[in-house]
Amino acid sequence: MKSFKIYLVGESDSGKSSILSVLQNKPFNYNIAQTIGVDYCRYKRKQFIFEIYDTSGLAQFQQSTVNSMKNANLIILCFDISSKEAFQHIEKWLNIIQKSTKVIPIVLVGNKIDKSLQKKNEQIKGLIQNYILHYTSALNPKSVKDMFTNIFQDIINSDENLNKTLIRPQKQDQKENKWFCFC
Ligand SMILES: Nc1nc2c(ncn2[C@@H]2O[C@H](COP(=O)(O)OP(=O)(O)O)[C@@H](O)[C@H]2O)c(=O)[nH]1
Ligand SMILES: [Mg+2]
Repeated sequence: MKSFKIYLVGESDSGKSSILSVLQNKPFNYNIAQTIGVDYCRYKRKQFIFEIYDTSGLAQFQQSTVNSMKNANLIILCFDISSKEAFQHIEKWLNIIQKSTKVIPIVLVGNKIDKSLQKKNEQIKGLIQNYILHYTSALNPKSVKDMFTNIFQDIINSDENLNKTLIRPQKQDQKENKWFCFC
């Protein structure tokens, strides 16, 4: 069994904890508690144990989030698609990730699609084109489960067949992470 660590990071309030919660079949809750430190759950799929960690996006816990995500094998960067600041939040967290981790695959998740139509904002489009992007709503557990099923399957496929690498690296010009290389 290989263990594979996935970290959910992003701005506070974007829905990271809700996503992890509905993945665990807990009911959606508008009054979900703010995350302090790091929570996690585990899933077994084929040769992998996937450990999914939920982090805090609050400024006062940013350092602990940064420290903990150094252990990640993949980062899910969650943003609130209905927020006017979505672009700034993605940019901010991409910077934090780039500064604090080695080259690592990143998957973007635009959450809260129930609240707004997907913002096909040019700025966001430009920023996200190098990344795999999923849309979710924590009110729709299927959208969350489908996203994780997809990500798990991509990782399993990449492991079983090195040529079939579906998750793009953080930067297309950084090729050292051959596991996920998109070339
Ligand atoms: N409408 C809607 N609200 C959501 C969604 N996901 C989370 N929320 C709400 O957004 C708030 C912040 O969610 P939370 O999971 O704590 O965000 P986190 O700080 O990123 O962990 C809570 O009131 C949630 O109920 C979603 O997909 N749609
Ligand atoms: Mg949280």
